[in-house]
Amino acid sequence: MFQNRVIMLADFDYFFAQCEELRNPAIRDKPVVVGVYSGRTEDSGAVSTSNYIARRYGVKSGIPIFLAKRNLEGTDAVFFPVDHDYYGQISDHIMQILSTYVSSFEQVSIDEAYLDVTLQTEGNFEKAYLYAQRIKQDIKVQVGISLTIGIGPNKLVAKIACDSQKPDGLTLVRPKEAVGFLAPLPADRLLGVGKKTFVRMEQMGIKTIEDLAKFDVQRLIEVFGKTLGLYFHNAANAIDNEPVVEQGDAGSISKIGTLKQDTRDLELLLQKTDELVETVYQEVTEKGYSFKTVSIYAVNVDLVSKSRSFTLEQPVKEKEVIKRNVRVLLEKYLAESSLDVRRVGVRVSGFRKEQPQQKQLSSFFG
Ligand code: DGT
Ligand code: CA
Ligand code: CA
Repeated sequence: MFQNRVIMLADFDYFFAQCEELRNPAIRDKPVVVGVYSGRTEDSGAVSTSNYIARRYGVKSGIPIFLAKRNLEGTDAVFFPVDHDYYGQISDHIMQILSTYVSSFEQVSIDEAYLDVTLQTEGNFEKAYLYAQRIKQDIKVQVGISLTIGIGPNKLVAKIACDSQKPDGLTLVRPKEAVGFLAPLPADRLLGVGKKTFVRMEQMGIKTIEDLAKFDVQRLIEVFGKTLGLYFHNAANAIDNEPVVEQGDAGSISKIGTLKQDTRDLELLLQKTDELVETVYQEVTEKGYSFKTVSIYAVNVDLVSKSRSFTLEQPVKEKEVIKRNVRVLLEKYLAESSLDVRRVGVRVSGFRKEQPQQKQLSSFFG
């Protein structure tokens, strides 16, 4: 129908740290660090991510928190523990908006999704550029989060385009530019070329993607095996036919209701959530979804909204699972809060469509 595909990769900028900035705009011009605290001593643990101001001090994902503190000494840096529930809610909201723009949508992580916009743009890359600007603007206005988009003729090129200019970036690589765009980059920018593989490639005289593209494919197959050898050869030549596969609906289904009276009585809350579960469950069933995550919301008398979530190992589709988890989450919540609840909500997310999953090459790399 169209000569080529138009694929986007959207990646949210310094995501966990940007979420913290969103709920506390006063910290925007300070170094912001989000860390996973191991709890042994006050500063043991690792940096999960940081905003771009903190990155100027060498503070980035994976470094120890004590080192981050040392680098940022004398600045007005602020540190936060990871709040996965909150980042998950913002992610869901963005993913829901993104998914309305496309016919094929594939969420790959909490802050990344592929969009196949071939139909929407009629295979035209100039249209795609404008379309991406609109998407970025829409997310900025509706959610308040900036993101980076890479556009290419396939997932591989879109991903590398996205990585090439951050934050708030928009990089377009047309089909005829793709090979040249990849050529000068180091070979380990390709998915699947890890440290060990890259060392092996360097021994073979391969440094850049161009070196890899020109390398004898038979020889690659001898060294890396048929699947990987062919994959490396194709990838380096900007060939990638992996489809954008719907991993299930990225969004969530939720219902919220106001209680007859403000309360922190578990049974009264459960009466309300049972009603909400019925409605949510009906919608989930109609759509043929199974789900992995169950959440509750509580809006307290101080009008502050709190949530608690639980994510299951495997997708399920039983109403009883929702009910059981809602009860546990409410109990947990009540134990941690002393305020009366005014409104309560139930949310189900992490959807999978009931269809056999196609095995993809990307699953090969775990
Ligand atoms: P970016 O995309 O370079 O602007 O920055 P981020 O922070 O969005 O980086 P990305 O896209 O690689 O990762 C998305 C989120 O995943 C990030 O906000 C926090 C989390 N994350 C990334 N790397 C690590 C890590 O090494 N450890 C932990 N605990 N979390 C990480
Ligand atoms: Ca990101
Ligand atoms: Ca990412």
